[in-house]
This record gives sequence, structure tokens and C-alpha cells, in this order.
Amino acid sequence: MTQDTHPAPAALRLLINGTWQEGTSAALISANPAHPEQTVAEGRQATEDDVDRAFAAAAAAGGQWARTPVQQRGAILLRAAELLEAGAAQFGKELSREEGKTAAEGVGEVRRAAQILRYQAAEGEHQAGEVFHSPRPAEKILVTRKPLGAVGVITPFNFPIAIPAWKIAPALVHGNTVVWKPASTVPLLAMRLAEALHKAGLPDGVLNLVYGSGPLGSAITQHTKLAGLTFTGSTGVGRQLAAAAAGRGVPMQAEMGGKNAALVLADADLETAADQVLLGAFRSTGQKCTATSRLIVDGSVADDLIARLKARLEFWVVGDPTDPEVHMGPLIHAEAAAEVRRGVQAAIDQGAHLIYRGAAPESSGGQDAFLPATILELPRDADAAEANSAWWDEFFGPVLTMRRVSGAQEAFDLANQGEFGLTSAIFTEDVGHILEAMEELDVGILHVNSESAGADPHVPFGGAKGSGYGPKEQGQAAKDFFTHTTTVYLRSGSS
Ligand code: UN1
Repeated sequence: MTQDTHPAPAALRLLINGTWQEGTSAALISANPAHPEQTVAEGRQATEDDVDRAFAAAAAAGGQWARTPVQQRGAILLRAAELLEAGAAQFGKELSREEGKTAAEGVGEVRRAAQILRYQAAEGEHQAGEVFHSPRPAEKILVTRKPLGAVGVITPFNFPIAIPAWKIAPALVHGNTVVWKPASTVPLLAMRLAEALHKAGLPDGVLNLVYGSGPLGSAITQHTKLAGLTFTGSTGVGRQLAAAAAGRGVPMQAEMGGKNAALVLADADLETAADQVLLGAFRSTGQKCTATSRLIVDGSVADDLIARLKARLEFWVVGDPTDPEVHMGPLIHAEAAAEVRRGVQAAIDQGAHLIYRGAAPESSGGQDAFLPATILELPRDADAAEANSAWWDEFFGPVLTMRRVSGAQEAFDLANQGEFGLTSAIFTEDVGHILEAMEELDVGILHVNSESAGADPHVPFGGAKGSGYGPKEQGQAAKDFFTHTTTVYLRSGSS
């Protein structure tokens, strides 16, 4: 495998009350998933005391920040976006080395974070509330918006800079302050975003960054100064946090798992479907909550589609993500890959048919973080298919599970099975089927003739059923979580 020269590990620092400082808890080492012996960044985790200081700083900074004109808040986001753009080549490479996605995806994600900051900077200038007529003379009714206060932000490893950007940017522009805990596997990219915002002129205490594992998340969730909590991660953890937040009356927004289907109907353009299913299932090594995980295909075109997918996968290179020839890097670490391997084997033991398994590097005898692209087919018999764990469980890896159906209605019914409802992709040229899909599919996002993943910064993002909880993210919708309204009945005292 080719790879870049290995730079010295970066030194991780917490950001509390505007000061970069070393953590004092357990060591934190971020390793390169393609070469785990290489340390990308190192430092120490935060203590619960650090979380406490972070909340004290966030709460103290809140009043002044909320009173800062929104144009000034936005200007800081714009400067941070410029810094990310200017450093995109370096940060993108660091992202690939820390998280494992390809060089193109790494740079693309840094640019996407910049784009999100720019969008949300402008979003602050949109209307701040509404005015209603009153049934009483000489009265108006206004609805104004205020920030929640000090919000907790807990982010996953798989989009180490874009997801934090799409939570932190609207939090800040709408006048909140932030205590942020990124996934422990990607602290360097978190530090890069915090550095950009800090250098751009964010006042002390407005953004605080702490690293640590689960208990630190609980310290955030249980903090008395916590005014709102936004989380992306697994459905299990999201529901625990939501229960804790609800128990304390703290508003919460959670983006959680997915088991997203691509529905390929009999009339689909199969070239488009094959291209898009490939990207949806295997880009970022399948580690997206929006990844295509189920392939529901009309029996009349199934063999043809599979042949086209296999033909494409023959050229799909798995390896070091910093190598520009590579299409798919490793999973986040070897344990994650081992879990996916076990899941695939369990599905085969339960009767799934392995219809494709590609090649992956064999650097450590199958014990490493690399996995090949894999396609499983479930039996045509519904009971047998639905007794198989591969139909229900989110692999969070490069595994596609296929079922054959006859007709659009069966495809819709199967796509709706299960606890998740994040996104679906439907491939058809028939407007009638597209309209039916809009009605029938219980998802937060529907793609027509494009892959199931992807999220533009200016439109709502989030899922139905067990995939989402609370208001949607991104676009104008983000304001619904990061502000609360006050209804003002307004009359003159002398009227
Ligand atoms: C995308 O599809 O580009 O964790 C974004 C995730 C999602 C983000 C997906 N919250 O994978």
C-alpha cells in the first residue's frame, strides 16, 4: 500500500473559556485506522471538573453573546469558513488519516463544513420572528425568538467536521453558547474546527471543547446548566440521552441510526441505479447513517442490476485512503471491522446467500480495519428473509443486503419494515410510482434516482421513526431547535 509520509502526532488541547489547555484525565490517542501503529494526535481527556468549568464559561458568556448583533456573530462564522477553505488540503488529509475516508471525501467534507458555516452565517439574517393581527383593537401579537442558552453538542466519528459544523454553526448564530464533546476517535478534526472558530474571533467561553468517553457524555447530559442537547450517533445511546434530557425538561435533538433502502423498480434506468447504489452503499466504507443498506429490487431486473454492480465493484480499490487510487478506506478501527465480519457471518449462518465479496488488503491476516465490499441476498420467502438479522441490523460498514420483490407496493412495504426511517432512494421513471413513494415511505429524506446519502446545508435533515428525535437539523429548520419563542401581546399603555 502506498501512503504519505507520517507526520509527527498533533498535540490535542481542550478549549475552555477561550484558553487552550491540556486535559488532566486518561490519555487520548487518535490512531490512523489504516496504520494503527501511527498516532495522528495525542493528548489527555477532560475530567468532569473540566466539563463543569466549560459549562460555567458557556453560561457566563451567554448573555453578552446573545446580545451581540447577529451580523457580528455571522461574520465570525464567515471568517472561520475562510480559514477552513484555506486549510482544506491539510485538514482533508488529516481527516483521511484520522477517520479513514478517502482523500477526495476528506477534502470534500472540510469544504462542506465551510459551506455550512457560510450558510448558517447568512441564516441569522433571516426574519427573527412573526407578527400577527390581534382580535383586540390597537394591539399586535409578536412572536420573538431567543437562544436556549448553554447547549451540549455530542458528535460521532463518521463526519468529524461536517456534523459538528451543522450543529455548532446554527447554535452560535442563533445566540447559544456550546460545550462540545466529539467522538474520541476523531479529536484532531474537532480541534481544527474549534481552532478556526477561535481564530476567527469567537469570544471566550462561547465554544468549549472537551474530549472523553461515555461518562463525560453523561456529565454533559446531567449538567445543571445544560439548556439543550444535540446528538448524532446510535439509536441506543440517543434514546438513553433523550430519556435523561426529558427527565430534566431539557430539549433534545437526536439523529440516530438508519437501515436505508434503495428501491429499484422494474422500469428503472439500471445504469443510474447501479452507479448510485454503489456510491450509497460503499462510499465512506458504508459508515454513514444515510448509507444504502437494503437493496429492494424488482425480480425482473435483479440479475441485470447485480451484474452491473459486480462489474463496477471489480474496479473498486480498498486500501490506504490517502492513496488517490483508492475508493474505500478502512473502518474506524479493527474492532468495528470485526463486529461487521461477525454480523455478515451470522447472516450467512442464518441463510443469507453471499453473492459478492470483493478484495481487501490483507495486511494483518484479516484482523485489521479493512473490509471488502459485500452483497448478501436474503431468501425470497418472506419469513426466512425476515428471520435474518441482516434485514434489521445496521452494519455501519460496506454491506448491502438484497431482497427481490414483485411490484412497487411490495417494495414500499419492505422498505418500511423495522425501527428506522432516515432515508430511502427510489429508482424509477414512473411519476406515478414516485408520487406513491412520497406518500408511502416512512422516511425523513427521499431520493429519487440518486443515492440515499447526502445532505445539503440549506434543507432540513433528519429521520422518521427510530432515526430521529426532536426538530430537524440544517437549513432554516435548525432554528426550531436552537431557539425558543416568546409570544408578545403588544399594546401601548396609553391606548
Ligand atoms: C450525508 O449523508 O452526507 O451520521 C450526511 C450520519 C448522518 C450524516 C449523513 N447524520 O451519517
